[in-house]
Amino acid sequence: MDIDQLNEQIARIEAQVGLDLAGVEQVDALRSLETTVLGKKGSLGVLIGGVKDCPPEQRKAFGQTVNQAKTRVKTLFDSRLGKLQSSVSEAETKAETVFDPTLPGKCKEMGSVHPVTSVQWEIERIFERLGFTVEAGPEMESEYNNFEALNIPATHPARDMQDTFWLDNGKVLRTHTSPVQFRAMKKFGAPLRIIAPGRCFRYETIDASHENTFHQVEGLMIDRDISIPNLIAMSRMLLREVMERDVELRVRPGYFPFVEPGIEIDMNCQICGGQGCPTCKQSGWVEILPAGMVHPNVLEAGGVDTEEYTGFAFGLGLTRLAMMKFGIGDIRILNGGDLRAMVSPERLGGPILKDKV
Ligand code: FA5
Repeated sequence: MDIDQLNEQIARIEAQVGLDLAGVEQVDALRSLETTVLGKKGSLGVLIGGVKDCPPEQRKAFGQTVNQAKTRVKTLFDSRLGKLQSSVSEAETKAETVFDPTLPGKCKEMGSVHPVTSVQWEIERIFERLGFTVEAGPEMESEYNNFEALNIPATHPARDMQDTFWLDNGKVLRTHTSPVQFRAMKKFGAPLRIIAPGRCFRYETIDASHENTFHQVEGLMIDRDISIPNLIAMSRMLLREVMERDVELRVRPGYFPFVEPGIEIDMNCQICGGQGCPTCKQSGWVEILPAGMVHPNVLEAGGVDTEEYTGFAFGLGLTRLAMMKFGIGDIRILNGGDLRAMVSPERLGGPILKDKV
């Protein structure tokens, strides 16, 4: 073989290596291809091995030619190997991004206590300290307990103040928690200290601060020498503690047939800071705690001796208080299960079990 034939053969080998390498996708396949070319019995390897058998006058030129060819072919293999290795590590990196078994597992987000429940628990704790018990009445109530026992006979215009859901069985969905006052007086007599949190229902037009289903906390304290200053002092203490900040309160006269005198305690709107917004109906104030001295007719209906005892009662708007505490401007967020309204339950512990009155 002369030098030209050698160059032709080398050119064919290199062209074939180029073609074969382009189809190689695995490092193992590349290694075995490399053996078939550069190995002792490989296409180029055989030529390299043959140099020693060349006539002495050709040996140097042949040697240089095959060695240069070997360097070029080796470079082709190395460059393909480099590409294969980098794409393998890229794939590995991608796989790591998708799933790394060494990372700690993702926790499912836990549900937490509803803002209304959290404020309810706080109120229960505060009143427990003051010697009150926590009672509960039924949501489906008799007309008598919801109205008559509270000094609101059928013909009284005050019935219109609470748009009522009437049931086919003649009962009502209680419009307020006040019937629990009557139930507790009947059951325990005087003296008496109870609160009664629970759901109430009214056939209301829904807006930012009105729902057809909402929560109140009824409070009733009957004892000797109970007066309005006791009620106002207790209300201030309660609202300051629940709100955990100074809030402005205003006390004004209010009318409810089951108290005399009646008052309304309003809180300056925590949503707008008192400037006026849809939550406070542009007034800057939110009705939170209507209250008053229990009307003698109600005490008598409950079997309490009005010569000996007086008492105060209140009907705190629990849902509205939760709105004020947590800065929730629309009551529909609370009733609609909006997860943004959730707060941390750890702070609060757990609920106090209620007795059924
Ligand atoms: C009553 O329900 C009286 N039973 C309260 C009471 C009890 C007065 C004891 C005196 C003695 P009122 O209708 O104002 O009153 O409701 C009390 C509170 O419940 C309101 O101040 C308000 O905070 C809340 N509330 C009333 N209606 C709704 C409603 N539709 N949506 C949300 N909160 C309401």
